Amino acid sequence: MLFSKTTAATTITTLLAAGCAARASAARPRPTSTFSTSVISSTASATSSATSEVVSVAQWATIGVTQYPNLFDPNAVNANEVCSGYSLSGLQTTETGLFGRLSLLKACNVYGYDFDELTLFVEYQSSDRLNVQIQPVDLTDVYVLPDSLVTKPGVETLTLVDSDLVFTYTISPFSFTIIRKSTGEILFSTAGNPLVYENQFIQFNTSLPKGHFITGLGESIHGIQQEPGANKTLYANDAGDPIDGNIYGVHPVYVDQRYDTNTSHGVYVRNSHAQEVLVRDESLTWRLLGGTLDMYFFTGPTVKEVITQYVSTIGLPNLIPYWSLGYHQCRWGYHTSDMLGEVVENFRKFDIPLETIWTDIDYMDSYKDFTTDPHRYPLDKFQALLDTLHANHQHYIPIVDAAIYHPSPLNKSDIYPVFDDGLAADAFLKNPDGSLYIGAVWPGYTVYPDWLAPGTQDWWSKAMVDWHKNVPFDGIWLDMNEVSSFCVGSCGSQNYTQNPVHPPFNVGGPATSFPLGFNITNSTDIPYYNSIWYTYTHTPEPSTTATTTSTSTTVSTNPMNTKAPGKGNINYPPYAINHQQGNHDLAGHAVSPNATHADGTVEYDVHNLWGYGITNATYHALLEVFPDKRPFIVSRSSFPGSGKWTSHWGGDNSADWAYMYFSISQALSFGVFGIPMFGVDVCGFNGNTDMELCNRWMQLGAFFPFYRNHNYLGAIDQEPYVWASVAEATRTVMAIRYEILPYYYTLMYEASKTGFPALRALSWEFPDDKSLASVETQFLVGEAILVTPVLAPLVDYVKGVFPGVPDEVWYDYYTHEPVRAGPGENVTLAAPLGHINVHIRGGYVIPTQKPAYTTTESRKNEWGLTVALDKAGSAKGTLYVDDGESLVVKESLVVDFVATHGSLYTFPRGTYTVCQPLGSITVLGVESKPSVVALGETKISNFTYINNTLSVQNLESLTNAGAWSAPLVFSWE
Ligand code: MIG
Repeated sequence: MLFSKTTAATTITTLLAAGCAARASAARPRPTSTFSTSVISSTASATSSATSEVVSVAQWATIGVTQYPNLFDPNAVNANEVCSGYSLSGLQTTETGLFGRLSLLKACNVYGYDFDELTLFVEYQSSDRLNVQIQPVDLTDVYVLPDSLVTKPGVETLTLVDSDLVFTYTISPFSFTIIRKSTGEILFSTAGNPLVYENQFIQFNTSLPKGHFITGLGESIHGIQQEPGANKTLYANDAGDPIDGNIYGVHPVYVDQRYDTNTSHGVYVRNSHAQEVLVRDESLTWRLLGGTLDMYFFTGPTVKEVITQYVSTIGLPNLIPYWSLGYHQCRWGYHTSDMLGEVVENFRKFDIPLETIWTDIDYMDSYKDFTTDPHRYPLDKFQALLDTLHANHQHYIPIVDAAIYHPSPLNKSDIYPVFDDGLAADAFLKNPDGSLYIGAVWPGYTVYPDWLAPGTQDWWSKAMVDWHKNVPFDGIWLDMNEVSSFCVGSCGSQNYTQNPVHPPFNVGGPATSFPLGFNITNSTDIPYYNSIWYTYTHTPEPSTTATTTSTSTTVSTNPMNTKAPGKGNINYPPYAINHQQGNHDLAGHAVSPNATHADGTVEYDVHNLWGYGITNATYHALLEVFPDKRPFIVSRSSFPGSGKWTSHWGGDNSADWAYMYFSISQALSFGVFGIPMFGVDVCGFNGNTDMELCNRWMQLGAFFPFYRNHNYLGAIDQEPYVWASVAEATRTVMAIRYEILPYYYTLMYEASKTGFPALRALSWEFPDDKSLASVETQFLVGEAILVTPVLAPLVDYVKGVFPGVPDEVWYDYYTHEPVRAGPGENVTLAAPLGHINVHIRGGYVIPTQKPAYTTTESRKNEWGLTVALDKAGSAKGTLYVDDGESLVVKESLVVDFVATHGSLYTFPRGTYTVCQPLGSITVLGVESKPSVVALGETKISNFTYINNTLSVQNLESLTNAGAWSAPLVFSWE
């Protein structure tokens, strides 16, 4: 498809006609390239240019208009200085709170047009939740986020609630303050700054005490604390994990932990628009580009309570299937089903447990969802592989991309029924003029499901159900759902005949980087790698680079970012957020804000909900595929409430130490966000990993709820068996993970009931100790297991703190020795490669099961109990068991454990039957060698006592009715 230079301009105009009517008038940079030159090769090699050129979207079409983020503009107008705010009148109290009228004091129109009249509602919704809502009286042009889309918390009780929060206000200018009654602290106060409320810009501020400790505000790669200076952009973004930039999901919530009073509270802003939150020494500023102000304050007063209050408000996380806690192997670049089968076999060969094998877009036929490539993944072979997997109690998860291929209408053999069905169901997003919104992703030109259209769910469910008949998957991996598109604006409804494939940038070439320290640990290999990368990086891209790229966009506080009445300037709002994408255009790498939903809603209003929509739809589709089973989904984009349906992985991290470091904070944040099933790409995605990093990461990842190794297309292999040392380290750590699966599953069950996640910050469990506030290098699994990983190269030790000492006692997981540590002491622990420090907290009973190759087989093994006594000789614990997969759990079992005064009692309750016996009991911290050890009335002479640890094995004959069939007493004295 070649055009001459003269025809290019016409092409461009057509290209833009449908989707960008509003944009066409703007001072769009003239492309200097021709459409024809935007060819790339699928693999860059010296010889490829002649053979594998493919037409792609023109590179200029991906660029957009440079926006100058307001945040960085020294001349930007400060809304707090120029606006005057509102005055309050007509205040009336109600059963549950109050309402009143806010009237604009003086026109401001700083980044939009002021609303003159607002309504204020204050509602004491429950004893732990207060809602402050401010919205325009005239809602004609206002997007009001419906309850049907994102849960709108309401009043929970008809009786007057008793709350620790007091709402106070000033009349003119209006401000409000939330005070904690029991301590007199000001938790939140807008006093001193005007409320700014315009059609495309809402701003409020709160004062904060100096030395505050704020967490939350995602999604971004950041440490655990949002320290003064943090600028958080909240706008769903397909970007490979830039540190501090906005990435895939949006979570407008923070926890404010106050050490002076030992209280914490939470603030959630229920709004789906682009947002910016600025954290400063003594204040926090929040900006919303539309919608209404709908805020929720959670009383805590512990962090744990704040999290449970928030998460139960937005929607408790679903209970994951048991098998999803097994190990997952993935990569981009499992090119054929044969190759996939080999990987599965290799795991077996190396005796490394593999629960679930994944396929990335490689399996698809030309990257079309719900298809398989007939040559690389021929169905008969692929199905045989999946049958074998399932027979071996293993699982399979494929990727499903957000965009749906649009076949070329001119090519009669280009048949894609999923598209036809979606079109018939009217399931796709439109341009403002009603034509289809056309984007471009891997398959070429694409359309996008409209999750607000009435026919979309059924179409999507049918696609999943039909596909599952051919490809019996066990869960779904949702990618690109921010939602990603390579064109800025619609690629043009008239152009699908051009049928481009791939994005206009290189994909999958060899990764050219290695982790920090690689040049030392692998010094002899460096010349070799250098020679390869030299060839790669010095091979010119076939005929493209010279002529294609026009990056000559103008940088300005663009004149196109004008104010507009009504809904405003949708594509280029007057306030430019610091969107971490190319030149900050909101449409960069995304469907444009002016894409239109069936009910008239524009993407501008609900961009942050696209990933949430596909997740909801996929959850309900999976309920049709597996009517009685819990769906298992891993989604890249998320929003408050996504946890009801999905898990999340941290996206495209890099194979470097920094990303392993940040993975802990990422995981802890997603606990706050109500998505406890979280993990990152273990060993790292972008770039090449190396033996040392992968060794450490396989060990760290084993303690995250979601444990998956995933890799970039062009990077070296990184399955754990690639290096002998990594294989060994992995077997060691997986033996621990699989042994404590019953404990882990119990924690995931509790998360689904309370909202409190399995992975915990030290500061959540020990909230009184300020020195633990920003610990982000260690974490707890539940209350009882402390993980202290190595996060840096070239070291064989690690430093860690042991919270709660001297009152608490911590035992080494491997040796059962109690740790010698002083309060606040940063203890140096030996950590040779292949060893991860894990400690058990005294006072806890950990239920275990003998590990096997898969979770299904592990569940058939005998049970064990690890009883770690505290200083008083006591311990407690709980076990939850069910069949691990039923959506509606009909039979379950809860076993309480308590150890005190030389006896351990087990109290089972419930109807789920467990047949496996209790094989072993290990008691840590037994002060002196017991003379009599007994299970019930039966004396056990065959026990060991080493390192203050009492251990009995081979109890099967005494418990063969099933470990939890009746209460047991195990005693020692
Ligand atoms: O633009 O499907 O985050 O995990 O391997 C890249 C290919 C698209 C992004 C995902 C990554 C996945 C990759 N995808």
